[in-house]
Amino acid sequence: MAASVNFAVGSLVWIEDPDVSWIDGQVLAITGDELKVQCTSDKTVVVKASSVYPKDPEFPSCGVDDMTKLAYLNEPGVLQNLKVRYDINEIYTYTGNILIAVNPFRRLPHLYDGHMMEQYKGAAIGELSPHPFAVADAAYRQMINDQISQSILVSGESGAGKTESTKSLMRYLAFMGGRSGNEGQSVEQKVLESNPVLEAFGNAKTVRNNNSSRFGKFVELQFDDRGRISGAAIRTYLLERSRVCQVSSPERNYHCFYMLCAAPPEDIKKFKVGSARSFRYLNQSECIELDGLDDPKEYLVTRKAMDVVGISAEEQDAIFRVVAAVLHLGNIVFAKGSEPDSSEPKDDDARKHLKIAAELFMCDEKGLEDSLCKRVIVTRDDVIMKVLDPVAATINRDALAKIVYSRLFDWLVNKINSSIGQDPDSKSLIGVLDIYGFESFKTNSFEQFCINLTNEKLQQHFNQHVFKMEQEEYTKEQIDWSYIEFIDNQDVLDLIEKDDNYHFFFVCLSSMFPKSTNETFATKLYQTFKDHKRFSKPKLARNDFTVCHYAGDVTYQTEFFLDKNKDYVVAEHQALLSASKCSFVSSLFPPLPEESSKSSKFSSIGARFKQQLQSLLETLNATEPHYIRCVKPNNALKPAIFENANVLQQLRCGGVMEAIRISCAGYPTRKHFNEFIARFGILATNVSNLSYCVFLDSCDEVTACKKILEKVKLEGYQVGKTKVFLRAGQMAELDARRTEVLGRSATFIQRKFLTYC
Ligand code: AD9
Ligand code: MG
Repeated sequence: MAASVNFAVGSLVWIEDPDVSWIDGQVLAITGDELKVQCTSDKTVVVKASSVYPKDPEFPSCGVDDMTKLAYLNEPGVLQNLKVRYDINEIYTYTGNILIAVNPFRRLPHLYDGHMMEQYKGAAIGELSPHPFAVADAAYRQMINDQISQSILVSGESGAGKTESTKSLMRYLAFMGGRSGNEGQSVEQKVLESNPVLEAFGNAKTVRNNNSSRFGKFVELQFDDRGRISGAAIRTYLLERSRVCQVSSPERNYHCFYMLCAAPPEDIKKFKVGSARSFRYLNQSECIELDGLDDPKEYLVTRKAMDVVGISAEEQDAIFRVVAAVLHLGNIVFAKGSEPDSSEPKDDDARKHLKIAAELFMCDEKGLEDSLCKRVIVTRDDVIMKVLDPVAATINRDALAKIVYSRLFDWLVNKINSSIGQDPDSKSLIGVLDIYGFESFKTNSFEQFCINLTNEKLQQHFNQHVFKMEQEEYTKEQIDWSYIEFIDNQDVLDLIEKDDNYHFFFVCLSSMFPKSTNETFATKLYQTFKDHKRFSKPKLARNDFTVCHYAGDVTYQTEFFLDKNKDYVVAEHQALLSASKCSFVSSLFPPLPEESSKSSKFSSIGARFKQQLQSLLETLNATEPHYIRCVKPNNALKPAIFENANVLQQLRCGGVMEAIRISCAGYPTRKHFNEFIARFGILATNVSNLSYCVFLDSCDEVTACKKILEKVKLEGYQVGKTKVFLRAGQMAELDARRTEVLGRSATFIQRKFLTYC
């Protein structure tokens, strides 16, 4: 809701509009608390003054590069500024020290070339246009000067540009911290080349992004005492496993599958693959080729990148053998077997794929078939061999494909880490976080729950930081800020995160299977949290629950929660692949320690994720954070389209509005003395003699500002060392007075003019 401010006839305002979110107009008349407004769309409307925001009459045509320079730090003003800048390809804008990046959906190569990097080297923030290089440079310099570790947190919804921004940051940091000379494959080269490798195996085309990262990533760059990159570590979070076996149009599976099917003929032969369209895991979707993505070329690029990050030729062969084996697994279709409720490969084609998969895994063919079609059940007294029907065998086959792929991905991350190497002596690091933003879809499942929990945690971290920065600015300007209250999202975190509850969510999930069901899980949640104000049960749903997140309500369907949380390897799969003749394959399935075999068999993804998240937050808390908020201006993924409502929603979810709210709790408008005098000097004088401002010339800037403020009888403002700080609504009040005075002086001049005539 808009702050209650005074308006005058003639004031420029923003009013809510169902089509464009906010539309501007001018006040024609005021009756009580209602305003009659002439909109720029030519409509005339009557609205409540409390729902209207003031609009800056002096808004610069190219916008401002920092939102804090806006006369009115409000939602429509922020939106207008982003839009005006986006239209002229200024895709970056600061809000204090948060960088907002609006995805241009078109290449702007001049923005990122070597010349640009040179320019940003050592330039103070604000000296040049807003840019990820400026953020990276600030982080680098702070690390060197103050010996404090830094982090850059990049967030935004899918397709907003997180990964592209992250790559720019890493390129810049590699440029600053790289070693001159040619020392073979340097640490920074390996770090940069880890991107194409991880993208090949962890990115896919989705509805929202043609190159969507299906995992979260935190890259920690370590520096020596001379500011050179001396080591790095990559941590990844929650790779989406289900995609390996399940894709639907217009999405694709992981890029690596298509690349492999488009490899040079000798590799096609070696890995026993063929057309991508012949594999079930790929042809469930009609989308095979992708405009702008050259799969044959990407195969070679990925291979090259693998060379650079230190993956040997033999290892690369083994990796692609496993990728091929997964594809063949998907083609092992089952039919009813001879025994009741049993299954067997459906036909010769299915048998052919079974044989090839076994060859590629270098495991026993019969063993593979049994591990898919049968299950050993250990009871207290006996070991029973249970046959699986075709449906169960198919689920079992998919489980094998998923676990193999996720182990392969983890192997790649570990390998890259060990090849780059850690610097145990490093005292300073810069971490870059490229992590999924808040998600709220039609159906929300376990993944969204984990993702949104992450965002709640990061949001709190963000709020606290923004609040701290605000206070630092006030301290620097030596003004009083003691009364500012700060409210955060701790209550949501209490619901899912705090000790018992947090445990509860995941313990509910993990300890209850194999016996529990989604219904019992949901019932338990309802019982426990029925009085929590952030938790509710939707009226018509039986197994859903709603969490009131900082960015809005999200209703989760518990349907697949339990399954998705399971993180165990079927014993038969473990036994089969740990006995593979290929040391690479067997290394993906190291034998489980005797003791833990039972408990780890049922370890949960939620529990592991919780640990990872805790450790990430610990790392972040030990750093000085910098924020980049990426914004996707439209869902068509096209240039030059800026959809207001869409952008606003993201600004809310990304905490930009929250940051503004925190600023508004204090002094949202700050104007340098000279700007303030230029704009409001007119208020400090008697208009009728037309010589306003003359008396202001005779005093210094601080005194002049104080005189203006005294004359208009404002209260609660502060005069700092270089700026005037105004409370929310005060700028509008001053502008309204100014509009009146200008109106009066215009009438006065007009009258004088008429008298002359
Ligand atoms: V996801 O959560 O991984 O699905 P991201 O990472 O936020 O998502 P990404 O960085 O992959 O999005 O950007 C999506 C696409 O937008 C890219 O493939 C580019 O085509 C486009 N993009 C993003 N940023 C830029 C940019 N600075 N310049 C040009 C860009 N194009
Ligand atoms: Mg990404």
